[in-house]
Amino acid sequence: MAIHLPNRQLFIDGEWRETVLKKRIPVINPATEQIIGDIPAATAEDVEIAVEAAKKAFSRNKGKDWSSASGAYRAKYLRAIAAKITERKSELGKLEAIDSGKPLDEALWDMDDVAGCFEYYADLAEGLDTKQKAPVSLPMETFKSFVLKEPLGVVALITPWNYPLLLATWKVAPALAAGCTAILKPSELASVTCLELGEVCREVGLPPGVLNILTGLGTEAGAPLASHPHVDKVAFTGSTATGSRIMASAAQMVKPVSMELGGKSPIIVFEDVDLDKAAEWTLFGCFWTNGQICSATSRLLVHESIASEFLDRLVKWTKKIKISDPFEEGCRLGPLVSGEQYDKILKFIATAKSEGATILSGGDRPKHLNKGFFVEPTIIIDVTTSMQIWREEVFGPVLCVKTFSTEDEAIDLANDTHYGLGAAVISNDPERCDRVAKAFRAGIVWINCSQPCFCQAPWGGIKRSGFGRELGEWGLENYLSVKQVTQYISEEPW
Ligand code: TXE
Repeated sequence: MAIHLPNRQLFIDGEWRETVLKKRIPVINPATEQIIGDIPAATAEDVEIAVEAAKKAFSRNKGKDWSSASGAYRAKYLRAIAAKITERKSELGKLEAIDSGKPLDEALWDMDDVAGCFEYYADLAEGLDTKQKAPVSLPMETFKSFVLKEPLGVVALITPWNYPLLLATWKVAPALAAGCTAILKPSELASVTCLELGEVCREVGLPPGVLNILTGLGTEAGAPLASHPHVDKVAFTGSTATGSRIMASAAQMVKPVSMELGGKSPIIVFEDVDLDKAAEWTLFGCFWTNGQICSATSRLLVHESIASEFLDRLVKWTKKIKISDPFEEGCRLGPLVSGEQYDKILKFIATAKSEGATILSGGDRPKHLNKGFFVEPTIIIDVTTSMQIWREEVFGPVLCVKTFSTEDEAIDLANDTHYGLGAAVISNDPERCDRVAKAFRAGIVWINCSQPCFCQAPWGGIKRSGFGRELGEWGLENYLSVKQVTQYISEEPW
């Protein structure tokens, strides 16, 4: 399919602006391995200009700047952005699919979620106006005290490639709703739709500098942005290793950070389930977006009494998943995002084999596709808890399986990980579901499903999956600071 990639520059201070060093990064279609365009490669020089623009927009004209405007004023822009995204949904979905490799249908759903998220935070921005000056009850009548919620300042939003525009929106929408001004740094592997967000902002007349978009490499653009002394907060989604690096640099300036990092999430399937429904959620939970989801439930724990029948079903259905170019009708699995991710996933599978695991299904490049970064959906059994495939985040279409005999054993196996992002339990016994949900050491728990996500509900993990919550009211709080104002109100001298 011929898709024209817009030729964009950096989006700074409401304008398109060439990078200072005039560097660009090629854009590769992961389904064909062909270069289809390029994006700007920002460096520290561009970071300086963007941070200055965001700083100015935060407090440009006293009383008229983004930060002290009413929530209702900011909400108007968020709604206008949502409307434009909806208007351009088809084009944006195609750009997302060709850039990231996700099936077109999924990319189009993402665009609906993007628009929905901007709308949702428009509501919350309006709500902020009525929530100001919340009184604090004090033990002395000679004083009164209230709380102001204020935007944190200039924020750096560093995002990954698996849901390029959607995960950027999870940060941009609440940050702008709160009154922060922002610099978005999307992943160099999929930045095209994030640059289009710049065009959307320009079209709706978002005040200059409120949102700036810098594409570029993590080391060249992300690192100087995260460590910039005038960036007041860093919100990051990506690998645990990079998150830890950003935290180390933020620590130098005691800069707040929120971290949405990797995962190795379990799904427990008990013996009392409807096998068809359980199989459907298990496959969806691991192979959706090619397993390139931080919360993918990629460790299956299945009760030993149903394991054989359940695995038969998983294998049968896995073989029916259509793997193809994202634009083909009925595509369910596109290519992985890059050659590097492709090599990494195949290496994970090879290591699992060499450590003694058995590949029950998949495990290789699909035979009918000799170009593109495609990997078959893969099911691995005979896994031990010390194997790399059981312990490390794969971030690809790889499900590994263990059996259990008791509920306690299943919970112990589920929680035996450094990560703590998602966890799922499938059972027809509501009390058991409740018990297991409480026992999971994770920030997100699904009962009788895996992966559904709503912008109203909090999202984030514990342990090495990070901290801080995105989405819902928690997502807005990420970008607000709490100021106490206490007044002496007695006639008596103090
Ligand atoms: O991630 P990075 P990569 C995991 C997944 C994947 C692995 C590597 O396991 O295989 O990470 O992917 C920016 N200072 N996840 O290399 O490096 C980078 O430019 C500041 C899980 O793409 O974490 C990009 O914008 N920024 C994850 C963003 O960080 C830096 C989603 C994420 O890139 C930087 C993606 C630095 N020093 C990958 N280095 C999830 N939790 O959903 C890089 N970046």
